[in-house]
Amino acid sequence: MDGPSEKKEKVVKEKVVKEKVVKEKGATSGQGGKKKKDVKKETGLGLSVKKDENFGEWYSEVCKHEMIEYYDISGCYILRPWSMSIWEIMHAFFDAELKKMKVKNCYFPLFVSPGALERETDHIEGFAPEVAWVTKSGKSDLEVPLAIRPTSETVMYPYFSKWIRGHRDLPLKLNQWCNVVRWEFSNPTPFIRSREFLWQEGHTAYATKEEADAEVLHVLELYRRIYEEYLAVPIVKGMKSENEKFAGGLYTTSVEAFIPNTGRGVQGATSHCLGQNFAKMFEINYENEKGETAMVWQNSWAYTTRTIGVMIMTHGDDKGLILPPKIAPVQVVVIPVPYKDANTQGIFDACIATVSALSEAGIRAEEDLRDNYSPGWKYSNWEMKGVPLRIEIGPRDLENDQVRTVRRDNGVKEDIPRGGLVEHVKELLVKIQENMFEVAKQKREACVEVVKTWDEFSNALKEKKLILAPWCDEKEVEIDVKQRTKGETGAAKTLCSPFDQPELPEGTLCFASGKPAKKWTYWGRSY
Ligand code: 87F
Repeated sequence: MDGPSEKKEKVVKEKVVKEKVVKEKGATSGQGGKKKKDVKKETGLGLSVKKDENFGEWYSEVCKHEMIEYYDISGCYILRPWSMSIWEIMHAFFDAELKKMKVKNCYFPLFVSPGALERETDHIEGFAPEVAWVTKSGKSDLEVPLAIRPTSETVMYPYFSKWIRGHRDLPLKLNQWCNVVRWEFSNPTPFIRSREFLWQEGHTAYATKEEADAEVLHVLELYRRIYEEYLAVPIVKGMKSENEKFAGGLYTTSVEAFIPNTGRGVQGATSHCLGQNFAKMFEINYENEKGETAMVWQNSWAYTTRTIGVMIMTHGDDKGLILPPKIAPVQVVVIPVPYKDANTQGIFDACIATVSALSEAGIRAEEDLRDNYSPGWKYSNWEMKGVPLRIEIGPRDLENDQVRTVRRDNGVKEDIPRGGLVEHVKELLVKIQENMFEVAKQKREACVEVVKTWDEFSNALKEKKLILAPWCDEKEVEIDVKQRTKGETGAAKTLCSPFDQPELPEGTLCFASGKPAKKWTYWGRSY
């Protein structure tokens, strides 16, 4: 597998190398003092592996740099403030959208009684091994063991049944921001596959299928926006196959991302129409306008902290993280570059004034005035953390009433007059955001391979491609493809059938079964 190994997982004590730096010699604006190599040697900054050479190890190292801390329970990770701030920014966007949709936030308990959990057998059956149970309090056994929610259908729907009586109680639109636990056995990977994770789960009930259908797509579009507009990660919107959909529901839509380095698809978020399956099980009925008893139509949808992992994998480079400005906790870091006996206080004051001006304009800016680190060390440190834009202020800048900007995404440096700085920085942040998306999109496009035959499919799979193939849309055929591609790195499966379907000429055959193809579908190995 590509993620960090279980063995690696258990290494919780990371060697922290944070040596104080000897007083900087010859540091001028834009130069950063010591050569990069020296800084790395001196301070332990920098990554020990390249993204292209050992992706799993690279990812683990990038995550460990202030995003997560490994924990002494495998598959559980500490979200440090840097990653939690990113989650909070996405939360603020999505929560505001929920309010526009008139979805109400609520909070249901963490524990599920065995009775409630087993009430809906269809969907729980396959997932049972992943459910974690609390069996004791202190030394005594609990009379009834309690499950920890892996998702909240069985927790919430008994109350949907209680609260929904008449057509005036509809629609019911609830959401909760919470943690869930799924005791995964396959290779844990920070953000991407962890045993506990954070998410929002939306659960809604409508009188008609049309209303439910419309909401499924509305929410999916919000998920697209989180990925593409905020995280600058290109996704494909589409329909899950019968085999890959949520078994308890009617149909599942998803946004799918792709990681070129590993050649794996990754399900970014799902928006399900549950149909009336849960309404039947949980007796969620209401009296309609005609006085008859009718069943509700339900949806559920979620996105998780996995979003952060997909973003790291997509954008990071050999210097560490690269954060898109829209989700960066700090968008601009301002670093003083003092020189010998030059006007150090003046430089510091200029840094503080720059941060105030940027902050007032709504830009998340911070100065780094620490005197125990050299400018060079600070550059590397903030590059590692992925801050999109660095501003350096040195004696020459002070003299010329200018600052130097350095972009994290492409390294481009510019000297900017302090007069028009705020406007210029705003523009730069927009450009960085756009460029990151474009670069990621081009990289993904370069991985897409359209195949027509099984041979082309197997070759494309070997070459880690994102495969688009004409398919007969039969469950048995997908199961067969999985069988035929089973290997150490996992089997290939459908990712989704894109809503945006290329033309399918009459007579096109399924790449796997040779039967008439019904649609184009993306295939690949996946996380
Ligand atoms: C693991 C253990 C028990 C996924 C599980 O996608 C149950 C489950 O129901 C389980 N893993 N699922 C499917 C979750 C479906 C659905 N729930 C609400 C979502 C969106 C939010």
